Amino acid sequence: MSDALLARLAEICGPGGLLVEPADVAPFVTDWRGVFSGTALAVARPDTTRSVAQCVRACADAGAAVVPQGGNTGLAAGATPMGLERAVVLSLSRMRRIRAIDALGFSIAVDAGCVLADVQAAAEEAGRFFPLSLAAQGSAQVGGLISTNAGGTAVLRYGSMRALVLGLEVVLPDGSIADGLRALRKDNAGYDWKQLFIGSEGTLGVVTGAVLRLFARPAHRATALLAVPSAQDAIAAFGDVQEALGESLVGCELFSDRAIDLRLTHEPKLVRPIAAQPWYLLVEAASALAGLRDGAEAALALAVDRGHAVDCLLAQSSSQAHSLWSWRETITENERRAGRSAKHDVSVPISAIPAFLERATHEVELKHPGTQVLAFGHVGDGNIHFNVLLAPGQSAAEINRTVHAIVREFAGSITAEHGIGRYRAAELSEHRSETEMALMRAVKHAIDPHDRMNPGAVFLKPEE
Ligand code: 2HG
Ligand code: ZN
Repeated sequence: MSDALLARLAEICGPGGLLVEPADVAPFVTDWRGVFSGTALAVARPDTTRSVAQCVRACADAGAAVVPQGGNTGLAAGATPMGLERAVVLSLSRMRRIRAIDALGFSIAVDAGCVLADVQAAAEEAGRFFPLSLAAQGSAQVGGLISTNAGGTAVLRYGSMRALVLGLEVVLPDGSIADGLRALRKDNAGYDWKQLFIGSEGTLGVVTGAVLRLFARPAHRATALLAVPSAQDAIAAFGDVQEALGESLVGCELFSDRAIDLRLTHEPKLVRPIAAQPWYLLVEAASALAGLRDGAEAALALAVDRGHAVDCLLAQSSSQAHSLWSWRETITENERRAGRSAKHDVSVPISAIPAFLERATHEVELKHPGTQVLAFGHVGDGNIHFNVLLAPGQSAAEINRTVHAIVREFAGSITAEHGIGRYRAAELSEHRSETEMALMRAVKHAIDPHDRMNPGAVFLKPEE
């Protein structure tokens, strides 16, 4: 049965399109952190929507599961074929065409396998701007970004991936193609079905193409770093910069002094960018209008005058801005280099962030001695990566439960951007009501009645 399926997939994918050798398959069945791994019969790499549809059809006929995979940069094991008897990883990496760009209409049509940095570059070349921005942008692919409703560092101004998708092309679990590649800003003709596929982590179908929104390239940019004495002051300073910068604020990121220390242990020649304080706020603003620098200076003055920031720095060049951003963008990599960690991707109401951080830090350090909290994230969106560096022998799952119980008390979410995947599937039903779970299962069943699409992600498999 499997041999017949592999022969059919090899024929569909063409020369070099099907990987079956264990060494070739290995990178696709292990996640980026090397924490999760699984097994697959093969990795199918079709290069057109039609061949994706044929692969999905072939797997359906053979009763094999399909695990769609983009750049494999996810952090929730949503694209890792774990615990599946017969699964095929469907990699979109050979589908990387920019299909069309409409500069006048401010939109771009792309294959799902396009890498985010390539979409940004294509937009730039056309004199436009694609705003999604995240540390993994050199590898993350559009299909994965859509399937996980990716966030990043510009959500405050431009929204998550959901806000950037105009049209979608999806292969359904039976191998049919739903073509909704429209570039319309307004369209109320029936259900907006594409929304179901955005953020459903490959459990309903395979995203093969998308029309994305583009924006005018902001002529002016400002990047600033503020050193703040407490999380309470960080939130107050965020209020100050919103008052002064208004609509031009693009993002506001928080990180702790531990993040600086962690980087300095790996790169001891670097110097601290600003006076040492427990917390730092990184603020990015952009505008088509002149006067942005004055606005940024006013924002910093306000935060310092009100005593919310102790020190601040406004980047004087794009290379200095880049270097300030590197303190934020390298945290995940430095965390990985530091050893094992328990990851959290929580959101709570913005005003509750200081109380959440205090409670969660206290409880984790009390209940799990030897751990070190490394909290950072998109404070402007109420999204904190409350990551915890583990001591030898400590269990990430226990710490997840401690943190998520507190998130619940704060009426927050256990995942603001990374998704449920397989990492958090066991916990979803504790954080959603029975009615909400039933609603989600009904959608899954209506579209994928045989549970062929990414089984085990989002929902536990029935026997688990
Ligand atoms: C970020 O905000 C990413 O940098 C990764 O979402 C967060 O490493 C993490 O937990
Ligand atoms: Zn993040």
